[in-house]
Amino acid sequence: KQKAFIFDLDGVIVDTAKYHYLAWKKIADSLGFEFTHEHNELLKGVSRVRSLEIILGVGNIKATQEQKDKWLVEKNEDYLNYITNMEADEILPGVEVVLQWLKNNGQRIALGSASKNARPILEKVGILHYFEAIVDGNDVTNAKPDPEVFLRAAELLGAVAKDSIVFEDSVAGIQAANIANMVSVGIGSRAILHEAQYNFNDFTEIATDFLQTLVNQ
Ligand code: B16
Ligand code: MG
Repeated sequence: KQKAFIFDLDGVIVDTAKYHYLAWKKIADSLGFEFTHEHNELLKGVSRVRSLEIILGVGNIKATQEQKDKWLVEKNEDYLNYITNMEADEILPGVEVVLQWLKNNGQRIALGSASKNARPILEKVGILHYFEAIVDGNDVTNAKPDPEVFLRAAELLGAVAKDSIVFEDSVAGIQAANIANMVSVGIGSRAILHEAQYNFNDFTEIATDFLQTLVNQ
């Protein structure tokens, strides 16, 4: 059977959360409040604009729209500096083995990410060619847990929801997949991603037997 396999980007394919963190921390530092790794967890899968709102909430900072727009530009410029030197060694363990298996077995692959920088990142780490469709932060109006991003990706691959499988590291992303009636596979801690239908700590735990089961379902 041919299925649609939809991958989130940050936290699933690459660990860009650390770069988002450094870039946001710079903004927080300049405003004089502490922005910790725990705070950074709140930003996973969340859009850039919403991330800023959360950060300003942490620092209890009120600002005009003009000021917010300035910080958003600053943060992204800084983030782009961090990702500019990304290479294949930043692909998370086991990811490429899974992509290659899916490709070898005639399966269709799409990206479903909240990031507006998704395409250049896939290009830099050298795996853009696996993806038949890319739906990212530039294409959707409703953020996860709204299922829009995954529904669009499935549509572009010509698959119905029940023949679509989503790999996600964020709670909002797992919820989006479940709302869309897709198969949800959580990548990361079971304690956090307990709403996922399946759960693995990382892609090295995903055996081809499991992929074959998903294809046959
Ligand atoms: P950008 P994902 C999300 O990507 C990140 O998890 C989130 O932390 C980030 O704020 C968001 O992309 C927007 O990214 O500023 O590059 O547009 O996990 O949905 O792939
Ligand atoms: Mg993610």
